[in-house]
Amino acid sequence: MTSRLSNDTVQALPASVAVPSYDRARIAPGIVHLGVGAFHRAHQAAYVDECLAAGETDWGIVGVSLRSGDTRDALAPQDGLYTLAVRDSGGESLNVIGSILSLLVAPENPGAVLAALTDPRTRIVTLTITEKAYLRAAGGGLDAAHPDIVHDLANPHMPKTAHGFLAESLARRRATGCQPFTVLCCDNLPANGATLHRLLVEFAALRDARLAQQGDARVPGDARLTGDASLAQHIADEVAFPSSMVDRIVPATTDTDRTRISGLLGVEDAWPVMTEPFRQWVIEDDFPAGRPSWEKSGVTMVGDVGPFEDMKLRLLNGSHSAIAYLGLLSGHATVDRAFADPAIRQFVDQLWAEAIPTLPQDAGLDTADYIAQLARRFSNTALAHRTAQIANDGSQKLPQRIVASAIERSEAGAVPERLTLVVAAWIAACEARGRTLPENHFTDPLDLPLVALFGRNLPTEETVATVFDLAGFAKDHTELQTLIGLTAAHLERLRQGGPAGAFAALGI
Ligand code: CS2
Repeated sequence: MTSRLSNDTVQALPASVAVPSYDRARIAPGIVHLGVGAFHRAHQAAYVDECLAAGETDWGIVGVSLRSGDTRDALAPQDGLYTLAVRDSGGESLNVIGSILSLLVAPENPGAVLAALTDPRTRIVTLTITEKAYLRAAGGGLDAAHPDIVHDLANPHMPKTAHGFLAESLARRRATGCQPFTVLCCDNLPANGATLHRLLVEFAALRDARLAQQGDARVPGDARLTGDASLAQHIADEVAFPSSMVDRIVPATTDTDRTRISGLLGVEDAWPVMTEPFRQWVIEDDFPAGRPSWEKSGVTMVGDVGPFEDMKLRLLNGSHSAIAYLGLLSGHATVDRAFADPAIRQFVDQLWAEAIPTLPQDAGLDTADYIAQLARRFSNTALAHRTAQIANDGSQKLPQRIVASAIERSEAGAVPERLTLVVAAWIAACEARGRTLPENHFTDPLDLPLVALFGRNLPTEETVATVFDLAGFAKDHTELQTLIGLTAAHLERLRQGGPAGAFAALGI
């Protein structure tokens, strides 16, 4: 197969494939997206595609990769087009998405990314950069000692991090009198907009201090500012950071998917994206510079996303991590297989029951319906969502998925046995790499200190206490010791008897 999916070939695809119904040449960029991975392409880009089809032509997406050029290399020869394959046991539908107009690779050309961010047509910047890219220290504040932050403070015009790009472009927009864009965080962090806002103000304050030290309190290039409000103050007061809850399960694309989809299209698609039928996006409605009419495409616009976010992080993502680690320890490679294991299924039901009381009781959440739907989604055999994929970056994910609920249950006088078993399963799965699991089966930013720690063969409770300290779990919290004790008891049982041994202590 020689010919490639592109503007030229898209109209000749089989009639069963849905293609953009709008003239892509007439779409103007209005959104810059940082982190143009598979999740973005299955979620925000698909919603925006519908807005473009409905005639809102000002909201095309400029996709930015902050690290590698892989996505650009695959999609640029395809004019940014790719196939979204929506799959469940009932079948598959193929949709070519046209909302990504161009692709940039930040390390290759930071100037081009800054040009897109400062383009007055850019009114929204969305982000899916994964939890670890927010560069939070164990206590939750900005990790000011991180080498990339240090780099960006020293080289504000050539940034590497999302923080550096946002700060520099907001400074330049302010200097030219251009309204700030709205920053819409789409990562699985609690209060994600507010969290990014706080981190960016912290970053900008360090940047302001640095520039002041260099004898220039003004934003570089700004003729109109005379050291009045700092950039930090400007970001704190003038830039909107609505929070949002995003949801769609998106397994990593495999070579088999590539070959199969290209065969169905009759032209090569170098990077199609696989996903499930379900999708959800709940966004706080705070867009001073305007926004697409997302509500017409099924997005829920709200005043406070908190309750939706907590429900999603604690029930969906919490149980996803549980299924990943317990599944790996039980030899299950995919979520549907792990979830079909009766012991894991029973454990997940108990885990949900333990976490539900931490959710707001007065927000109208229908948790029974939500978990029934999760059970159906996790049983989707067509997705083959790998447990190892979800297992990545546990130290960054567990705080909001598991540890927060465990702290709250413990404070309320309950014993969070299931929640702490998930933390123990994470530690056990990390220890199992290079033994019963392949060496780099999944990775974590804390791998270096974790591997060193496991090599010391400390008593279990000491190991767990050190892991909590490294990851900042329940840092400085009154419940810390209780949670360490519970986790250590589970870890001991996991080491002795595997998941079955740990489940037995819970009557499973
Ligand atoms: C998963 C999420 O990989 C993971 O950690 O839990 O990516 C999950 O599939 C999405 O949040 C679903 O919306």
